[in-house]
Formats: sequence, C-alpha cells, structure tokens
Amino acid sequence: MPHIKLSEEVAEALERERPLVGLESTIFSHLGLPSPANQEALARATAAIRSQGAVPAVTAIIDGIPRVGLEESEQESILGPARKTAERDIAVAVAQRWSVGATTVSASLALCAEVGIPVFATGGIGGVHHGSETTGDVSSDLGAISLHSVVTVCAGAKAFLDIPKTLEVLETEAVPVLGYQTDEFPLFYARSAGIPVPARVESAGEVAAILAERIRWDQGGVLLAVPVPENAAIPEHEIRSAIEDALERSHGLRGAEVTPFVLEQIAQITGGRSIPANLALAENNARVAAQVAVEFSKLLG
Ligand code: PSU
Ligand code: MN
Repeated sequence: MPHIKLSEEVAEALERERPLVGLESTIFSHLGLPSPANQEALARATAAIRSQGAVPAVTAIIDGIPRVGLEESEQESILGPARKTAERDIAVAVAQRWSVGATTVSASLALCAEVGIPVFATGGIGGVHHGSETTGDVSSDLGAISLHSVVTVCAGAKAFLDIPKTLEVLETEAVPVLGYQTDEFPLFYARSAGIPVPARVESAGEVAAILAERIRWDQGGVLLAVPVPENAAIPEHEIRSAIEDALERSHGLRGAEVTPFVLEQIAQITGGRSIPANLALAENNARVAAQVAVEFSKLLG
C-alpha cells in the first residue's frame, strides 16, 4: 500500500490478521474537543481498544501522507490545530501536502477500507443539518458509511442535527442502523430521544455476523449506535433545551464555523457536563468497537 503509511504496530496486526479498530482524528484535534480533554479522549479510546485485545489505528494526513496508525511520538501532531479532512479532501491534502489533516468519519472510513480494517469507532457521525432544505448541508459521512464495508460505532449523530432526517437519508443510502442493546437511536449526550431504531442487537457477535453478511453481498457498511454510558448521560429534556439555545446563538454562522461554536455553547450551557459525556461515550464506543473487531476476526479465523 505505497500511498498509505502504516504504523509498525498496525502493519504487523494486519499481517497477522489481529483485530483492529480505526479512529478518526477530527474529534481529537482542536476542531472536536478543547484541550486537554482531546488528549484524554485519545488516551482513553486507545486504552479501551487495547483492553479488549485489539489494536487502535488512528487515521490522519501528516505532511501530505495518508496515515493509518500513528507512532506514540507522532500522536501529538493531531492534538493541535489541523485542517478538517473529509473523504473528498484526501486527494487535495496529499497533492498540496497539508501538514496536519484531521480526518473526519468519511475520510477515516475510506482509509480503513483501503487497508482492510473492518471496524471504526467515533463519537458522533455527521448527518443532516436543520434547514438543509435551503442550505443543502448533509454530511458526506452518510455516503461514506454506505459505500465502505466497515462498521461505524457511534453514540448517535452530532447532537444538534436533524436526527429523524439523518435516519431517513441512511435508509435511502441502504445502511443498516443497529441499536446496541437499545430500541432507540441515541441522542449523543442523552441515551434516548424517542426515535425507534430499525434493528436492535444484543451482542458484538451479532454485529460481526451482520458485517460478514454485508461483505458477502458486497453491500457496504453498517452503523452501530451505542448509547452514552448511564453515569455520564445528560437528561434528554435538558440537552434538548441546551441544543436549542446553542443553535439560537449560532444564527448567522455558516459551514465549518458552526460545529465548534455550537459545541462550545452546549458546554457552557450544561455547566461543562457535555465534555465528560463526550469522553465517556468515545471511550465506550471504542470498547464496543474492539469487541466487534474481536468477534469479526473469530469469524474469519
Ligand atoms: N461530532 C461531534 N463533533 C465533531 C464531529 C462529529 O460532536 O467534530 C466531526 C466528525 O469528524 C464528523 C464530522 O465526521 O464532524 C462531520 O463533519 P461535517 O458535518 O462537516 O460532514
Ligand atoms: Mn457539512
């Protein structure tokens, strides 16, 4: 794979067919979480993956080179300022030699699929924004989840999106959406939002079997939604009103400015509780993803 640089550990794990879990880098950069929470999130997510016997593979673009797996000494480079890199940006980032491109879900899935990593963990996926009828703002994450044969483990979509519309687009894109031990699609910071999930699964083994079936049919990816752990969750009514207020304050902002601003406002309104919730769910998703990767490698073995 000459166009992608693998870390030593990831190269060896791929060679030996050990379970691997991909991670994006946008959430760990200043675009996703404030410092030092971003560093803690990365440390906890990678430790959770290792605790299940799997190998973490952080994706990024560094000095114009697509990377899957970063050496310990390189991890710091994604924690600072970075350019947001979606799937369509990979080619631009390489040709223009961007110094640090922080991969979003879509770019990360493209890299995982290219090297053969079947499971990927994130916090929340991108989706359909409120007002998309006029702005057309629908994340390329949805198309990437549909296209690449990888399981994406998330705690829902970015909290301030139009969740019912996001689920409609996933249906249109023929993506199986699975609730992990839940009947509802979780609301990122809250465990439920009263929106039924199309299918419920109870175990990592079931998810692995569904991925195997998708691959057999050459049908692309799977979305697994895992509710935020109970002890870090924010009650639904509270987070809904925080999101409403934050969106109100963001009027006039467009495009890339919106997410960091709204997340910062949500943190303020919740008295900082949205940050530990975000860390807990990222860690939990990484752990469940690793369990799926372990089960999937048993199916292959
Ligand atoms: N969810 C969050 N914060 C984020 C993201 C998701 O709570 O920063 C990032 C992820 O990397 C996701 C990306 O893939 O935002 C989607 O961006 P867009 O909506 O511009 O496609
Ligand atoms: Mn967008």
